[in-house]
Amino acid sequence: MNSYKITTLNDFIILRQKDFPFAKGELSSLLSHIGTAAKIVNKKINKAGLVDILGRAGMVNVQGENQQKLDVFADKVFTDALRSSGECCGIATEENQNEIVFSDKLARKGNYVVCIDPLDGSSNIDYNVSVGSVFSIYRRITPRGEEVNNEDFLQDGTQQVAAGYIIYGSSTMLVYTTGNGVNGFTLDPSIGEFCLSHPCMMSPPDGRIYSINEGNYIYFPQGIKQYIKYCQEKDESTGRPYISRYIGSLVSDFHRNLLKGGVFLYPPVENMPEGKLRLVYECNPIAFIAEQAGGAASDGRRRILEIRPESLHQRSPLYVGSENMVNKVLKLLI
Ligand code: AHM
Ligand code: MG
Repeated sequence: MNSYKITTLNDFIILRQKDFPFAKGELSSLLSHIGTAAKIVNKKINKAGLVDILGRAGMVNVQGENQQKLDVFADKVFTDALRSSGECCGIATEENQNEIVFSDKLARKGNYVVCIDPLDGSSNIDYNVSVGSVFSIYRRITPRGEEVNNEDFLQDGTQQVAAGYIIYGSSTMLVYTTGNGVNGFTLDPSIGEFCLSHPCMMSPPDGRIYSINEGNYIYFPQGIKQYIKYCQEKDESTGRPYISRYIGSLVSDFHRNLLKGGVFLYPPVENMPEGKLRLVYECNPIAFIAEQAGGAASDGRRRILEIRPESLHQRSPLYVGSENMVNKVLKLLI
């Protein structure tokens, strides 16, 4: 009989607890609550075509975007899971103007805050296209026992203690880092567990995929227009012309490029001079994972992780992926 060795997400989190010599298992517990919330959201997404959860919820979020019903659902599931974890004292999410402070006694003693986009790329959901969730975890700055405030959430990306994403695609995966490499887990629906499927994920230093919304071409900075031209030129020594792939779901576009080698670009455009993506809960977690996998992430001038956020929903240009490809973009942007 074959033997099957399975490492579940929870097994792995416990195994890795020793990476943090002074840790008391709080971060592990938090990650495991995120894994559970992801399974609940996944279940709902799988049923999206069957029950009445597609389409707009009739509300507008803080970015002025129509909230999709699943956005609202995912936001609530992650919020409730983190609130009940006992380790998290507050969260910032794409769907809420201000941070949510968990003020009960248990939560106030929690050591961590979480910044999360509960359902990224949700405008794709009605069309059966992959969406994701993306999160960052920070150690609080304010003393334990007090209520958290804005400064706990506006930390540089370098201060992240963990970051990850869940991709709800043809299979569901959870990928995360605690600063010791990147590991990926695939949800096995038959046992309802995330199982280690992609240990020690590494970004190829070079790749052939570029991902950008070329519909915005006329608004792009000159350097980005030059980069697109470079990608489309013929040069056998570098494998050009490259391949253009753009789903319009950051998590999915980044995930594919991480596995295959590629670069994702969201530059400034006319009506969004800082680009579209949000620094605190989209760019930072993706940048942390990219760097941990040997890749790079920049806003064109600075390392994403070194930008000090000034507000929760601040936007930033994002160039992320294979290191040599990001460096080529940066050279043309100077
Ligand atoms: P959202 O958080 O409202 O879903 O928006 C973020 C998404 C990203 O997943 C994706 O990379 C980007 O928006 C796509 O934007 P565009 O449609 O302008 O190309
Ligand atoms: Mg988003």
